[in-house]
Amino acid sequence: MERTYCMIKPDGVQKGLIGEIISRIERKGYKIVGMKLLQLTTAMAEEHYREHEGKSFYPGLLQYITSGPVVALVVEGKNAVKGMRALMGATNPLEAAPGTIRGDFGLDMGRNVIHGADSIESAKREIAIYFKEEELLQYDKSLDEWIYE
Ligand code: DAT
Ligand code: MG
Repeated sequence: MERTYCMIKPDGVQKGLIGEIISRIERKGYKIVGMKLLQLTTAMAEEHYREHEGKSFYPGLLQYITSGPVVALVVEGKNAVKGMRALMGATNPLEAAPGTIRGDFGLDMGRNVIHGADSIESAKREIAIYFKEEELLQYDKSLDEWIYE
């Protein structure tokens, strides 16, 4: 089982999409093992997006991601990193396929509704920004036998 870090961004929260997005994650079969509503400080945003420091869109990205509450999620399941990237769709919502979260709910690169870690290493690093180890829960779901063979 793999864990990934996902985050419903401020536009997703403002547009009332928390339930819709969490519902898609649940329906796919993933298990949510960590979840919180919070507003990022600039320091957290800088840590989260440090790979993009110096790029032209970086200041706007920090401004946007700190502009309101987000929902931080740790999602667990088979191939969760790649799988959540697939559920999210391409970075640019204009290029994201219909049926993906970004493809269905976004129009602009700088308002793309959801974040998902791009590798297992990124996921580990990002999870540590938002969660203490004891905030991540281990539990069984009775449906698991219908999700995994
Ligand atoms: P992703 O969020 O799909 O992992 P990324 O890590 O390359 O994409 O970029 C982080 C965020 O920064 C992305 O969700 C939207 C924004 N962004 C990326 N490239 C951009 C660009 N060329 N212009 C404007 N915003 C951009
Ligand atoms: Mg990224």
